[in-house]
Amino acid sequence: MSSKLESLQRWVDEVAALTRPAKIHWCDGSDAEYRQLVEQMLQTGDLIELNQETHPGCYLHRSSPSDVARVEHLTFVCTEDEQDAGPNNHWMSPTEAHTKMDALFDGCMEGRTMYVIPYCMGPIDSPLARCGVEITDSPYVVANMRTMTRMGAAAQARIEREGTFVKGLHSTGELDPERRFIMHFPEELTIKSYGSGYGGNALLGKKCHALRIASFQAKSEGWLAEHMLIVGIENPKGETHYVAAAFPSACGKTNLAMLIPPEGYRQDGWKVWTVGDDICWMRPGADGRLYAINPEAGYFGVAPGTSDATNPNALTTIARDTIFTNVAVTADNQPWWEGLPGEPVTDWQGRPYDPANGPAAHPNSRFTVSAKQCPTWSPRAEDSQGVPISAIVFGGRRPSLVPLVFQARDWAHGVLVGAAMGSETTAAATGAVGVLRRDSMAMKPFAGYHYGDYFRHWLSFDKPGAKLPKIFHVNWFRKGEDGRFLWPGYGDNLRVLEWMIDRVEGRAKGRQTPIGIVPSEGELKLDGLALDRRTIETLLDVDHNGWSDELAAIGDYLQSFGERLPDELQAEQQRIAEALKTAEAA
Ligand code: SAT
Ligand code: MN
Repeated sequence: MSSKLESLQRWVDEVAALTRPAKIHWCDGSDAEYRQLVEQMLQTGDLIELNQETHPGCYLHRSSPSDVARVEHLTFVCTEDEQDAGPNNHWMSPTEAHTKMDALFDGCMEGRTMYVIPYCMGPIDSPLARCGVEITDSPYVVANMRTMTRMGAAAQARIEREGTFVKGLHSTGELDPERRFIMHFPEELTIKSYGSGYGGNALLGKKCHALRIASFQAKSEGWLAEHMLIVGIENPKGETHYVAAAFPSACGKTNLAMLIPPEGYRQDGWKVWTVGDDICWMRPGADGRLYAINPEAGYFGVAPGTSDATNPNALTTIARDTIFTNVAVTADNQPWWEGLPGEPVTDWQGRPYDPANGPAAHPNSRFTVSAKQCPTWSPRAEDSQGVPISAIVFGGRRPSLVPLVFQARDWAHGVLVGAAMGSETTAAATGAVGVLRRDSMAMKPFAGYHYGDYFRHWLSFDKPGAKLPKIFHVNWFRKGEDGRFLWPGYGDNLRVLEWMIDRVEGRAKGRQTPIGIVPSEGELKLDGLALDRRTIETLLDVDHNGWSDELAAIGDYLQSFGERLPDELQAEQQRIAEALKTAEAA
């Protein structure tokens, strides 16, 4: 095959001349093509068949043990002006980066097949959707991209109609961490990734395109590309509010997006609808509200911890037609990870399971599955205009200080709340786990430009006629003195979402505090929960002293963005710091 779009054909020819593959395959996205790829990977050992009776259409992929997560220190944003990448990104000059990458790509596909993957991020007919083409030498990447995006002939047709697309070039290379780079050229709508086959580094439609490149595009085009799940909450009257929520990787976005209401809520008729679990593109509609689409078509979810107790919807979703990466296997060849019943016999590296080697499944082991397989999948996920967002939620892992929920007073305060977000690090990226770091809007690894400009862009949505979502902050991860979580989380998080919707609808009054509005006594419905009074008080307490220190730390953090930090954000920080001082004195 080939393309009638000259710019696409020329780029494919150029890449082929550089990488010198034995064969070129243009992906059409058909079932036959997928089956053939799977056959081939079963033969090469890239995929291992799992128990087809319990898990029809499910396969296991074992990655190289040194290639199991995103590599933030090897991920670069290559803008002409270093300032534009900001202190939140690693930067390299475009000339240097291209030279470095093209040397790695030189001849790297010799003897192999080069796959050309046209894909669309978002419903294929949506004006909010954007297209790209990924060139890769990895059949595993092709199979995953088919699930995670609208991939194939329809996407190619849209690209040929529109004439523009994001160019992504990927090779697994030698999987040598010393020869691994993920480079973004936002000004050229180009991505070059070499030396890793792992999701976020290799499925270029996901973090590279839909967040880093898209956030850069969104800034000039007046929209937002965010690291957020999208969930619809339907009340017993049949009214649905859509909520977009930002949490860092591996902090429960998939679980919140697929939440199962607590027993009493279910009996009353509450329902939850999953629109997306990781990425959200939003833009103002004609009525002034923000409308959101999920640019993805599948879930690339964290396996460990996924169980009947935590996320039964996810378990149902992944019972068939799923690719598992780096999970363990049971004696009867079923996929296994920590949190599931049963026992592993083989660990994620294919060794006989030995607890002395650590967890059986890699902590960042993943499943790739079509979104439509989720029992709570929302048909509105295919709505080309997107869904209207009533509330935006920010949250992270904060073992102390930060209350279960609070609401920002207005949009500018909400932007500060998002900017000030902090969370303990997780296994989704290489490096230390459990260290508190600021992760503004959960976009620290993904904002494709200077955070100062990014905050300014967020603030710019507050203009006459705008009917913006209310902004909240949550913390499901508060711990008691004994180190145990104080809040049950999972399905019970609906109790907190209900309070938010009550705030949006003007039904809940809340209690004003210097840091924002918290539920007043009795507003959170806690019936059926075995929480004592002290725990509830701790969960909703605002410790003025502790928050004063936090505000000082936030102030220091904001200063790190220098001149590009919007004054308005600094003013918000000072306003709250002052209010805390006054409250402390009182
Ligand atoms: O590796 S991904 O970036 O795709 C998943 C994540 O870390 O959020
Ligand atoms: Mn993510």
